[in-house]
Amino acid sequence: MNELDSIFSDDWGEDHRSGIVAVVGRPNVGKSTLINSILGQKIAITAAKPQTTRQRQTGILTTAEAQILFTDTPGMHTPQTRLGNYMAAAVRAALKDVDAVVWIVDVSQAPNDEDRHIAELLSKLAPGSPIVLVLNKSDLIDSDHDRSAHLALFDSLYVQETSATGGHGIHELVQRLIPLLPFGPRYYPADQMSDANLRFIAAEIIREKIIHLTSEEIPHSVAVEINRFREKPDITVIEATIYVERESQKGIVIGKRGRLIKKIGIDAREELQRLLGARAHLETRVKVLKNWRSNEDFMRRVGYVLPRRKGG
Ligand SMILES: Nc1nc2c(ncn2[C@@H]2O[C@H](COP(=O)(O)OP(=O)(O)OP(=O)(O)O)[C@@H](O)[C@H]2O)c(=O)[nH]1
Ligand SMILES: [Mg+2]
Repeated sequence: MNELDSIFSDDWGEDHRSGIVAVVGRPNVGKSTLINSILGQKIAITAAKPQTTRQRQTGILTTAEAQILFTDTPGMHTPQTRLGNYMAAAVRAALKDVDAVVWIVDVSQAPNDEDRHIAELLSKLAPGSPIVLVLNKSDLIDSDHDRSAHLALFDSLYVQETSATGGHGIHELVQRLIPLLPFGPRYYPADQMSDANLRFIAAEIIREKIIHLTSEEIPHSVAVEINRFREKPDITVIEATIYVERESQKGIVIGKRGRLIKKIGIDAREELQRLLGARAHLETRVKVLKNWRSNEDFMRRVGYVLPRRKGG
């Protein structure tokens, strides 16, 4: 058997299970980190700031007994902009036709009204789907920490405590999820971990570096468009435009004597090279597009495509 045959072999038995698990929760609770930890590889960008994830993305876990398609989603919050509306719509769409839901809460923080609101939404949007309540960031609490307020959020049959950064509870969570999925085939080759294409991943990596290196409104005001992505035999050439919403933000992203944009480029290129396993040439420029977060035409251009409204 050659390498390709083994990758595409449908080497799974009658008792193989497969299905879609939506991963939802408030911003910054660790959804993307948890998916990366489950896969043992970074497929989604993460940051210590809320609203990092903007789009649905699928992480694919293949084991001998199951294939789980994890849908990473934007953090659930009250939208303030068209971009926020798009993100909320992406969560709703992700909850359609799922086999199970992983609802992540940050166990180190007291639950609030937003968590209670999510509980209501989940019963409405994913009725009948089993919900696993995941108490994440368990490394930040003691073993005698009172978990009752979190457990009272949702009368779930399934609860799992995890530390997505420490790797605690991850295997147990997967073992809990597999029996919740229907019997079914492998949908993706065993070595495929994400449904995202390289252009999307490149734009996300650049955006992540900007989020890490800036503060306040800037992480929310940044969009990245890939203008060119060419894989040559010896090097991959990438040209990207970084959009911000105001002139002052452009100055900050570029930095004194271009220092920050240079650092963004170096960090992004390093990660891209690791991912591509090849040399990369990255060229970036920064442009201002006032209030792009309310500009649906622009949002569509950079991939934030709102699903069509029914009947309209
Ligand atoms: N201490 C600790 N930190 C964690 C854990 N899981 C995630 N984090 C951190 O929490 C922050 C947010 O993680 P993300 O994975 O980006 O959170 P998210 O829920 O995807 O956030 P949005 O995409 O903004 O909705 C990052 O700084 C992570 O390193 C954990 O188990 N313990
Ligand atoms: Mg995220």
